[in-house]
Amino acid sequence: MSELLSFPKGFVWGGATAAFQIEGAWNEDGKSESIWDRFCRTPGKVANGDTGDMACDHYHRFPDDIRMMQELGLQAYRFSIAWPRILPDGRGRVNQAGLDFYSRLVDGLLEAGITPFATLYHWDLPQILQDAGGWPSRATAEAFVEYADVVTRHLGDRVKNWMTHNEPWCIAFLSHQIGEHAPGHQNWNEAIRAAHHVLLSHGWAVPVIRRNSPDAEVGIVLNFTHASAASASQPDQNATRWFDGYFNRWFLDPVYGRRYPADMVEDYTAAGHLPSGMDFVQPGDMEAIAVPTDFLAVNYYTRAILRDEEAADNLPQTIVSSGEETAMGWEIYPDGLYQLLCRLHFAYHIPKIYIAENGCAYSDGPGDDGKVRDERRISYLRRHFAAAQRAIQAGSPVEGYFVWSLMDNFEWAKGYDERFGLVWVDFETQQRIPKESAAWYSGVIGQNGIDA
Ligand code: IFM
Repeated sequence: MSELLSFPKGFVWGGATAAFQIEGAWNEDGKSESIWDRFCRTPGKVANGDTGDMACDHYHRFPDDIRMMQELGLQAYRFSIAWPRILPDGRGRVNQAGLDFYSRLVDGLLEAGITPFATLYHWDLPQILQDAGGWPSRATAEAFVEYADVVTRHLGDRVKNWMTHNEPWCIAFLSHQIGEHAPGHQNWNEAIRAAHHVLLSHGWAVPVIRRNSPDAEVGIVLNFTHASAASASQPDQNATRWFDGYFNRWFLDPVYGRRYPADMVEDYTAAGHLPSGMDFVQPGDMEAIAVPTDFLAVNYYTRAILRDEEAADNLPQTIVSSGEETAMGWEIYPDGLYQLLCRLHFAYHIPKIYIAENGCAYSDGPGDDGKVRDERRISYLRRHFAAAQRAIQAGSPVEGYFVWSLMDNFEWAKGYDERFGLVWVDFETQQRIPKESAAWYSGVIGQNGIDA
């Protein structure tokens, strides 16, 4: 007989999406252009020239999507709000139609018995704010607070779980240093400034959200990549320290009152990324960023194995990849989730953690019988759920888990090629077919645990 790995009573099981990835209706009811609308129309930036114009047409189909969530037995739903629907000019004039859409969505969720978790910023900055300087400019942080104020004044009576930003590393570095995401810049200094303003806007917004949404819980969503050194050599260890600083600590440390990691400031300075130092950090900023929050929301997908290719003494290689990768080319490494959750608990003493995203892309589509057999997704999720359960046993205060994603959707620069959904979507007809993983997940939710 198989053993049940149970989760604590009251554990929250949900699914996650983001506005730009599912809504479509890109220019309806007063919505303005976002940086992703612009990026998709810039040749060569998004696979196949795909756009978010229609996506999953969730803007029109949300009542059906809520019914689908209900059928899956989801207890919570994490979605994001599109800033250009609410403040088409970035700040100032409020578009009531945009607020009404989210109001109807929230009411529908509550009627269905599904708890809404709203993310304020999941990457779709109004293009007009990009034109004025975007996240590298401090004014964008001020605009974000205005936007957060408007949204939470209207929805704060019903939404009691708020996430300020999704994945600041992506907003800052993937978008301004690597250039793979909108606005597609490649400039280290811009990226570091952007990171600061995103964190600052989080710190400034938290008290505003608390004022507008009494009894609500508020947090930020950080994405983590577990860093493993390829060998015990000094160069590989140093590369691993650097990567962890760049990807994880640069965000985690300031949010938890430790300021920016000194080793990284030193490295960035030596590399010439900070020609005028940290001049963008003004008095009081670090205290604002370290505002107390109720939870940390964690996105985890994979790990990185770090090797200093230029060093002569980085042998022997002691850590090798598991060899298993998802369609994104990301290594499957559930133990990284366990280690991360323990680290957040033991080294940062975080009082409450949600896994806000975890999942995998595979291209499986309907077979001749119309069923989508995505055993690899079930295997991925089962192993990550088990890793989280093990971390909970070790004391990590994980209180909920949101699978990325509820349904196949627009996977940013990869367009519609990568399918992360529990539900398969035909992007021509908008037909939805719950995959086998969806049925399996319903079972997990029903028994609040997984069969070991
Ligand atoms: O689709 C994204 C999501 O928007 C943010 N986190 C990672 C997911 C998969 O790449």
